[in-house]
Amino acid sequence: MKVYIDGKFLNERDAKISVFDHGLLYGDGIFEGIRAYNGRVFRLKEHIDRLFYSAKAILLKIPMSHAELMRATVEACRKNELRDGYIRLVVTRGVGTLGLNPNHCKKPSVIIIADKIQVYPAELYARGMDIVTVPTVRNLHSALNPAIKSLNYLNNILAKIEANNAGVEEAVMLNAEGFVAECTADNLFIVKDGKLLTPPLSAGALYGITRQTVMELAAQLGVPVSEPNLTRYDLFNADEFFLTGTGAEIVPVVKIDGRVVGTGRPGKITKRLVTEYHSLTKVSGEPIYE
Ligand code: PXG
Repeated sequence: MKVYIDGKFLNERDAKISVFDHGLLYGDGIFEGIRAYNGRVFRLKEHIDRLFYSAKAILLKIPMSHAELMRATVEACRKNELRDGYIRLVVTRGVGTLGLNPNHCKKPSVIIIADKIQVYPAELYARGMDIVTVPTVRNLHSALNPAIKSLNYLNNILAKIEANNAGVEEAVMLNAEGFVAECTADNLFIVKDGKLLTPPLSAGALYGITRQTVMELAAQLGVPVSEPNLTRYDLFNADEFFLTGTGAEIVPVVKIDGRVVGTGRPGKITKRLVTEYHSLTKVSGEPIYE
């Protein structure tokens, strides 16, 4: 595998960064997780836009333009002959001193890894997922804004550990007010009385690109979408429930905190959205090979 670091493609074993990089020392940096389907990068512009949003939010100047970063991402796929896979884009604050002052970091580093993707087993999509709510609450906007996709993912990792300890793969995280925010690496939606509901970004949800895509698909299907604050009880009493994310795509949820959601099987609207999403991933995105 060839890994892009600061303008060069390096062999996997030579793809290394300094122990003085503040991305490592302090989680001072940002990232994106992107999919390639059938030789095309899905929603590339949206991912690069979100990366620049995260960068601006932490006063990190990415040493490349949007267009250059898009080209480098596509090039990383081409160099690795990756038609279907997962692309991790990382921008770190760069090499600094042991003190946390970012002003000592003169040059941010840009890393692009284009790799195979590990997806959930097909059976899980057919049957639906069992998840739990965890005690770790989502970061406050005033502490570390959840809209920033930063390298500091401990909030999510602690929640993920709690999910794993409970024997499940994903966890619903509440915000400090007790409203539903999102999962550790996925946004969430419920269906109630034919309408789609998802927590607002202000509740502590990431501006998910899959979330946005699902909202566009719902509009095309004539399914109304709104973004009210939701409680756990809205999830318990939902007709349908599903998660969205680049890696997971759309996963039905059939049980939360031991309670069966809806019929206990993936719902009709969820399945319709899955079908539409699949037709989108087959054709859309920036071409890589042609
Ligand atoms: N919320 C959080 C906290 C996330 O990290 C999403 C929602 C979904 O967003 P997208 O834009 O992907 O629809 C994410 C996704 C992985 C992985 O390996 C994915 C994410 C983070 C870490 C790992 O699948 N982000």
